[in-house]
Amino acid sequence: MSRAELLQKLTDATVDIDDDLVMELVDEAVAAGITPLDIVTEGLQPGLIIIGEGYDKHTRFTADLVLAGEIMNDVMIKLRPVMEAGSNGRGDVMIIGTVDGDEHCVGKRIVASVFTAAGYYVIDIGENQPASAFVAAAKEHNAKIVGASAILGTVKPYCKIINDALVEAGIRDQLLFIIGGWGMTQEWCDKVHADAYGDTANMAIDKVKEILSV
Ligand code: B12
Repeated sequence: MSRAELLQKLTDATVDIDDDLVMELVDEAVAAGITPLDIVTEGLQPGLIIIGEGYDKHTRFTADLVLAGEIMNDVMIKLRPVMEAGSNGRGDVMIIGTVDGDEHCVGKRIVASVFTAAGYYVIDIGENQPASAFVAAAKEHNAKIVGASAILGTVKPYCKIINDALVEAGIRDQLLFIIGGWGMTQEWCDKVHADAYGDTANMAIDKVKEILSV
């Protein structure tokens, strides 16, 4: 099977929420030399996005999103040893969480998986998290990136509260603060004083690479 066919099958199996087939195909992809980052971003992620769109059109249900999110988690558990074998120990730490008042978790899980596959050691602090939880985790783990997922329009201003709490704790200049979520824009990024935003995980990775290479 070609690389493109294998990745397409992974996307299809994710859309079908076929956990066993996804796991089999991930093994095949690893054996074929496809990197964990490509497996996640070109294989699973397009499938999760299709499921999210289906939910919007009422052809999919909440359970589908939750199950798809769990498949992503299982794949990351499977890929972690492959990623660790290919890196020199633990990568830089990224803290990620969904902000106070917001319970959406699927997008955050994708971002966490993509950054893990790109070599970061990601600590997911969960959903509905206050600024103090972001600060405490960033301090405890000496984070290089703090990522806030703010999906609802009503919670986007909360990212400024997180930024200010990082400033207050004296650690804001030691890390990158990035934000993301449905409808996130450069205007929001400027308003809340974040370093970068992404309305997809790949966009965020590209921006982080761009900032770090300067
Ligand atoms: C599934 C879903 C739910 C599920 C969540 C289940 C779960 N455990 O996550 C449930 C049913 C619980 C839910 C509840 C609500 N929801 Co809802 N939900 C959705 C839906 C359909 C899909 C979200 C999703 O998983 N998408 C798939 C993922 C892959 O996409 P994503 O979340 O956008 O994430 C990507 C990017 O945004 C980005 N990203 C995300 N986080 C981060 C973080 C960083 C750091 C970076 C860099 C990037 C990044 O990268 C991700 C990968 O590409 C969206 C519509 C949509 N199409 O997005 C509505 C949507 C987000 N919900 C909406 C609303 C209004 C609600 C409710 C208020 C509804 C209600 N009246 O009760 C509640 C709020 C509950 C709460 N307090 O959080 C609205 C928000 C509109 C707005 N402007 O605020 C949307 C857009 C639907 C709509 N069109 O109206 N929802």
